[in-house]
Amino acid sequence: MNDPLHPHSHDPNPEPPSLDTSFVLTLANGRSQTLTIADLEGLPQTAVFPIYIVSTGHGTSGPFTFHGVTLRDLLKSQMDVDAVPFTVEVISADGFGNRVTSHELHHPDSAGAILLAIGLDGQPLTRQQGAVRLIVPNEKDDALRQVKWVGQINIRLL
Ligand SMILES: Nc1nc2c(c(=O)[nH]1)N[C@H]1C(S)=C(S)[C@@H](COP(=O)(O)O)O[C@H]1N2
Ligand SMILES: [Mo]
Repeated sequence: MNDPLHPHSHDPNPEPPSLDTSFVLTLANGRSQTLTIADLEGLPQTAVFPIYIVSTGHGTSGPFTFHGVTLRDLLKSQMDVDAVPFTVEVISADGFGNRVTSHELHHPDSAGAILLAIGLDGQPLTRQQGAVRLIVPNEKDDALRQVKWVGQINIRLL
């Protein structure tokens, strides 16, 4: 079965599906809201270095410094992240996606915390580069978790 949230291989889309960088966050209770880069700029900022984007098609790029809001800090601003276990679906406007577990948020890998990145090497991320982009620092499997053009984030209780 082909699960778009758990792809096994993928030819990356080079072009953004839209110019709109806002995304919709839907909590487990069904409440949803549109968030913008400005909203993310208003939350605590975290930078992670070194990040490598490991790609089948064009090799490995990096090391990069990505900065933005940890997924945990974003969710903490909206819900009680410690109450119950959950998964976070992060889906791009081109239908590419990934799941992050609350366990991963609470126990970040030594490579760094999972980030909703809005910047790269000190500059704002361009739309082409993914604004807004999920960065999973410890992922080396063809960049399948490095979701560009985040369009939707859904919280699902386990
Ligand atoms: N939204 C979205 N994100 C995506 C992809 C995609 O097709 N759509 N491809 C993934 C894959 S397979 C790769 S290799 C990287 C490529 O990232 P880069 O353009 O920064 O090198 O993006 C990842 N994130
Ligand atoms: Mo890839």
